[in-house]
Amino acid sequence: MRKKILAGNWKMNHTGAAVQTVLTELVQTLPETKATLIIAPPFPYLAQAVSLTAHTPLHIAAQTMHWEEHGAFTGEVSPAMLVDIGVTHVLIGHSERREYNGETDRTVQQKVAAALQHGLTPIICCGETAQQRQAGRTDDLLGTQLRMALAKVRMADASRVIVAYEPIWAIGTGQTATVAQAQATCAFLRRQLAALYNSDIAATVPILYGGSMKADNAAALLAAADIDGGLIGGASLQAASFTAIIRAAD
Ligand code: 3PY
Repeated sequence: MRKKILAGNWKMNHTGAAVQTVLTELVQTLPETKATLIIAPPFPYLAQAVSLTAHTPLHIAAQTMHWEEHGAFTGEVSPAMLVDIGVTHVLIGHSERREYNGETDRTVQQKVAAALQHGLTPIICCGETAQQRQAGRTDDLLGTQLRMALAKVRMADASRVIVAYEPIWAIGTGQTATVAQAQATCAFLRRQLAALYNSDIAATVPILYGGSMKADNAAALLAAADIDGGLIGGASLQAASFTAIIRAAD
């Protein structure tokens, strides 16, 4: 039985005072849950977030990273730096990184391998645009994204990854995939994992849905057989809306 995972992606939102307020409130109001809880604040607040959530069930994720250990990569952050400050998870290949920051299937591949090498859990994001879905290319595209992302991941490490399906047309648009659409695509991704590795690994790897998940659609999405959690944007920015989703997951 896979545990549910709820991961809040704060994107480029909140400054220090808000990070302090929201995480303090979240820690104080956290419902009892079996779900794994993760928050991904912006880089400058990662250490603050790790400290505010120490000895609580909350894990802290980075929103991206470089794949190299160190070197002349101005503006970048290495996996070793994230581990050094207590970060445990990292989002890789979010569609906004792919669209605005030149992230490709190839850089995703390098980052996933580097994350695992450093003991970070990669949350591998994949998704299609509205046009790609309408053209019937969703499975083909997601199959390629997943295969490329995992190309350097050996069988022994494959169960350490998390996959997040985020239809690009549902990100920040308020539009959510229907439960049937999200379930069908997550089930497709699980079949791909079985083909790439084996059915045990496919049954172990958590597959999250992301794209305008909020309290009033979370319960139905999270009840689907192949949806093991959510990657949550706007609704993770405030403690009350995130805890409402945590309650909906149980
Ligand atoms: C969204 O729901 O907007 C997301 O992109 C979560 O990562």
